[in-house]
Amino acid sequence: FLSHPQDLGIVAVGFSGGQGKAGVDAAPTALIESGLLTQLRDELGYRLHGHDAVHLYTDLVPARDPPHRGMKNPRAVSAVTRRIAEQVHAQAREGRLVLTLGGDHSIAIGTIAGSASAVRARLGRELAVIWVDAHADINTPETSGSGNVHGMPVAFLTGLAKEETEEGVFGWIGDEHRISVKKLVYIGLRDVDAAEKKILRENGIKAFSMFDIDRHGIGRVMEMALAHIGSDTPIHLSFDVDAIDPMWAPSTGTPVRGGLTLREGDFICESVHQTGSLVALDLVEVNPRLERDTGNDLGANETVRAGCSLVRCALGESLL
Ligand code: B3U
Ligand code: MN
Ligand code: MN
Repeated sequence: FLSHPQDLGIVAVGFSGGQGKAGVDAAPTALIESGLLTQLRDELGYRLHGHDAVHLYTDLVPARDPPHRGMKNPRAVSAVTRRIAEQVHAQAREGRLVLTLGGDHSIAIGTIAGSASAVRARLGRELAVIWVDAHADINTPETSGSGNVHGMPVAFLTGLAKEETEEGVFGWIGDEHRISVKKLVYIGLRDVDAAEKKILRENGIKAFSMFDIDRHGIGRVMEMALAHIGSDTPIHLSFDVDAIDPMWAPSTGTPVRGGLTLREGDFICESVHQTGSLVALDLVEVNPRLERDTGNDLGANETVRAGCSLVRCALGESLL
C-alpha cells in the first residue's frame, strides 16, 4: 500500500491533555534522545521526513477550556488532534509510512483520522486498526468515569461517540476520518470498564484479552487477529506501552499488572510488519517522568527502551 515504503513520516507529539499526569509530553524527546530515529535511519535504512520538530501545539491550547459532556480539556484535545490528523494525512498522502510518537493516547483520534482519510483518498480503501493496550479506550463521554479523553479515542473514531453538529467540539471528525468496528482488533486488554465491555459486546468488536493470549499463545492470537482483518488491508497499529507488563514498562500513567512480556509485544509488532500492510504506527503513553520523579531512573529508561524496541520491530528490525 505504500508507494514509498522506505520513506518514513515522523510526527513527534508532546501532548498530555488527554489525561491528568504531566510528563507524557516528554516522551518523544526521550525516545529520540535514546537514539530511536538514528537507528531507523542508519540501521533500518529509512529516509526520515518531519523529524526535526517535536510538536507541543501550545498555540492550540486555549486559556479557558471548561468540561464539555464531562470531557476534560475538550477544546485543547480537539484542536491538537485535528492538527495531528492534517500532519499524518499529509505524510500518508505521499505514500509514506507514518510513525507518531506520543503523547497520551487521545492523540490517536488525530493519527487514525489522518491515516483513514489518506488511505481512502489515495487507495479508495478502508483502514484496519490493531489497538494494543491494557485498556479498550472506547468510553463515550457519557460512559467515562474519569472524563479523560485518552479513554475515549476509539469511540470517536468508530462513530460510537459523535457531536451533534459540525460546530461541536469534535465536530471536525467526518465520515472520511472514521473506521469500521468490523476492521478493529484489540490485543492485550485486562482493565476494561463495565460500560466498555457492553460496548464491545453489543458491537461485536474483536478483542483478544490477556486471557486469550494465555490460552492460545501470542502466535495463534496474531494469526486470528490478522485473519479477522483480512489480508490485503492497510493496517494502522496503535500501541499503548501500558499493554506491556510494568515489569518492563513501569513508567506509564496507568500501569496494570499481568500484561504482555516484552517479547510478546515485539512479536505483535513483528507479525504486523511481516504482513507488508502496515501504513501507520503510534507509540503512546510512555511517561519518562513518572518513575524518574520517584528516583527510579531505571524504570523510566527501561520503558523508553521497550518503546524503542516495539517501534523497531514494527519497522522490520527482526528481518533476517
Ligand atoms: N477506562 C478508564 C481508565 C483508562 C483508560 N485508558 C487509560 N486508563 N490509560 C478511563 O479513564 O476511561
Ligand atoms: Mn490507550
Ligand atoms: Mn492503556
